[in-house]
Amino acid sequence: MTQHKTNTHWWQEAVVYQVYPRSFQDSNGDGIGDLAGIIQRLDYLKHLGISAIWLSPVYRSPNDDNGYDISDYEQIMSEFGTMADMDQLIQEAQKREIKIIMDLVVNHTSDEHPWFIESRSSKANPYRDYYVWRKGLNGETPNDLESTFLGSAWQLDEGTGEYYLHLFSKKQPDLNWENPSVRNAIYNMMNFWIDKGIGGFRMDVIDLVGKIPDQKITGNGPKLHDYLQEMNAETFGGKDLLTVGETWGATPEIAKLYSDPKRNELSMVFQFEHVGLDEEPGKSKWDLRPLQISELKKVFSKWQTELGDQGWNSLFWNNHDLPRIVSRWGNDRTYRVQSAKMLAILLHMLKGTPYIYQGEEIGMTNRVIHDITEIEDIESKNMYADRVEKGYSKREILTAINTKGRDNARTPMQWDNTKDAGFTTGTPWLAVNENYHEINVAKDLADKNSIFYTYQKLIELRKKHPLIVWGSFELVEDTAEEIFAYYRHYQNESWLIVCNFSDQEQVFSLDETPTETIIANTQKTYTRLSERTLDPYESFVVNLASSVN
Ligand code: TEU
Ligand code: CA
Repeated sequence: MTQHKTNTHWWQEAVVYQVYPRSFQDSNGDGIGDLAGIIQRLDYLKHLGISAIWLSPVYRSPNDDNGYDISDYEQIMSEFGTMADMDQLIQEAQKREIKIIMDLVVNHTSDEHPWFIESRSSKANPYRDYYVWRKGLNGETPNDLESTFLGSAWQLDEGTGEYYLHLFSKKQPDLNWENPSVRNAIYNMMNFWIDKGIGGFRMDVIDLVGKIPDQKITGNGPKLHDYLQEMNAETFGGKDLLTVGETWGATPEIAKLYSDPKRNELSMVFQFEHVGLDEEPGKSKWDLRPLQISELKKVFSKWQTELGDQGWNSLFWNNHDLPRIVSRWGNDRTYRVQSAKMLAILLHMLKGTPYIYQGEEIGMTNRVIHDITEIEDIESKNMYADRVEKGYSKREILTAINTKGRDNARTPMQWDNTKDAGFTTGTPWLAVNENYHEINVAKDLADKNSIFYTYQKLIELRKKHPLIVWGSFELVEDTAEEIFAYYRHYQNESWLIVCNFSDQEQVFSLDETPTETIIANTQKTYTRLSERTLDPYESFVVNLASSVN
């Protein structure tokens, strides 16, 4: 089935690059990345070929959760610069045909936001109902809801003797979306940013805003989609902005509710089904098990085929919360370059909008820590304290943090071989990965066979070939478990994508006669495909020209 190219949007043909501002480029030597630093690197991003930047939060914040705790939505965090810098970033990006996607964090604010300061000041304050307040039950918390960052989701406020809800840290009180004044204030703030000429919003944990805490419903509450339709109508509706919701609990059925064009909600969602495949089912992200490639194939195939015309996929391996993909599901030692390219080819040939997280395009890796004092991330710190108390060994906990901790993605961007990888002239807020002498942008730019140029080429191919954007997906069944192979079909053309997802040779055989190699991570020729031995992580894309479809 070939989807028809009607009613198309710029974001369906785009590749988005996520910038984590704190760690991208420091311009003034204070060890913290900033907006002026991002502006300095726009030409690099243009060279890579991306169409939009998703900017992790840059708003005023006490940084309990690195900017995901906002104390003023219409001011810039002072470490990052000023509103004038922000306006300049939007303009400089525009000149290079790059749009800025703002991170919209509206499930909660910081406890230092004026709304919360008012809200907690007295039960009669007009802002009281901006947040979720409940009486305790027999001197205990209202119920046993837990915070994602561990411990009770309820915090007693001594002043007024009631509890407020915080699904994340104590310094991130949840907004009360049932209050229309809250929703209106949020829509006004969104319009403030839309008027500045931004390209859209990434919506932090948006699936939580319809919560009913008293029934312990957090994700996918009953009013969630009413709120999103209202938001669409009051803000970005009709403006062709990119809107992507972070939705940990989405299934394809749920994703269609958000992204069916007829429903006027969002462009797409981030679904996380593949992200959980190396976790013990029913446990937490810290409880590890090996990835089964067959499961990954199943999950990706499902999402590629089930959305149909009622949704649009986002494609990602990485973000600021996840470990580095080359360390996680590739091989960051012997086959770092090969496996990083394989992972890139596999993802970027799928249907949907690809997202690249800073440093992914040069194969940046996880970093190894030896002591908890090296960690800045609140999630890892809280887990450490919790598990030490529960009797886990420190070694076990550090292994989990080295494998899954969020700081793996947050170490500074590795630009070159100079002190601290060219990120800062001062002391970086989080230590640079020691491997920056081998892994850095300058080195990749100087090597025609680098990971960078694979990403650059994948982006270029997407701009040239409607098949990549619009073609249908078909999994090749009957391959070795470790081989992930699929077709894309568009009009009378078919491409075949073959990826060896392992550090072993694998045999692949298919009775097809390619007419052209589109991209590969080898120098081999692919004119026949029967009985081929694939190298570890070998990956290629071939045109099969016309096909019966
Ligand atoms: O993440 C949502 C979220 O649930 C994360 O805490 C996630 O479970 C965890 O990081 C996985 O490792 C968003 C942001 O992306 C994250 O950075 C914030 O900490 C969180 O919301 C609160 O705003
Ligand atoms: Ca700085």
